[in-house]
Amino acid sequence: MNDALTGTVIAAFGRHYDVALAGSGQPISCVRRGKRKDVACGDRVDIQLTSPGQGVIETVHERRTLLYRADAWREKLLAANVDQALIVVAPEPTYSDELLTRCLIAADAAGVAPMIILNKMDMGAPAIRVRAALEYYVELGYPLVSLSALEDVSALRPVLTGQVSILVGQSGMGKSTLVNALVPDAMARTNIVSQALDSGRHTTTAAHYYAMDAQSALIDSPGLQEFGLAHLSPNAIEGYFREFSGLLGQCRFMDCQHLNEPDCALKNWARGNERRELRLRYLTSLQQAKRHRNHD
Ligand SMILES: Nc1nc2c(ncn2[C@@H]2O[C@H](COP(=O)(O)OP(=O)(O)OP(=O)(O)O)[C@@H](O)[C@H]2O)c(=O)[nH]1
Ligand SMILES: [Mg+2]
Ligand SMILES: [Zn+2]
Repeated sequence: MNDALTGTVIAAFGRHYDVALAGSGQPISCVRRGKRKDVACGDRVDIQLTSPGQGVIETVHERRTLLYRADAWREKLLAANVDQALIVVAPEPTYSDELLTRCLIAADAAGVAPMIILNKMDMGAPAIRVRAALEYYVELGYPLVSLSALEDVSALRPVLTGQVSILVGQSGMGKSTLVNALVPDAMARTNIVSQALDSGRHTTTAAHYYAMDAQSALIDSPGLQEFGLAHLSPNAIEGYFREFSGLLGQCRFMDCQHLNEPDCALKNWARGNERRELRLRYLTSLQQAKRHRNHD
């Protein structure tokens, strides 16, 4: 009973974790030694059993990747060791383009390949409109898969093969419905009433890791309302706005904040184009929030 066992964190609820033992896959209900909050779904861990079916996480193995968000006070770990982040949007409930931008940046920054999933294509004209709005991101090189979780998810299968993927996005986009369509026996809870409310009711309350085969897994995560990027410096943030990357360093002032300075290369490039101006506003508001915090 004293030997350390290795496993994968398959669910993370606050300070409680389910760990699937390597080999048998047997789930063990665990807490973290010392109550630290440094464990994420997808982590490889060593545990000590404390009683049958229960244990303590002793060590967290080195991670390949760590996807997380952060505000000024704390970090929230989303998942460890994932290869790609599938950011799910849909025509209903209304999705936030700014949140999408933040998710794309967080993935790029974590070395996790971002991909946009447009779900609910069965909704007709509103879905077509969202597809058109997403063309901007396709032109930036972000892969996009459009589908309906209720009708046909086959377009996603080749994308998932051999990868550890996480579904992220706002509540009600259909992440858990996608999991249920893709993973036999997953039985993830979905919210079949939220559609009518167009509200932010969250069905999924904890991240869950579903093994698909020896090399592939899919992680479902709770709906996001915000995505803080306090862990990224203003300069780093700039680099993740792919359309601006060729313009950096071309403003008249070396320390240009792209706000009201004359001869700002980014402002000149964006001027008169609604979409470019919007993205520049996302960038400057992220940078300003960060500069504020640094001066606190
Ligand atoms: N029309 C349509 N509805 C869908 C589709 N996929 C999911 N839905 C519905 O959208 C609602 C929300 O689905 P969920 O899978 O619970 O959404 P979620 O992203 O997991 O939400 P949270 O767990 O709160 O983050 C449910 O009513 C689903 O039936 C789709 O492809 N088409
Ligand atoms: Mg869900
Ligand atoms: Zn500038």
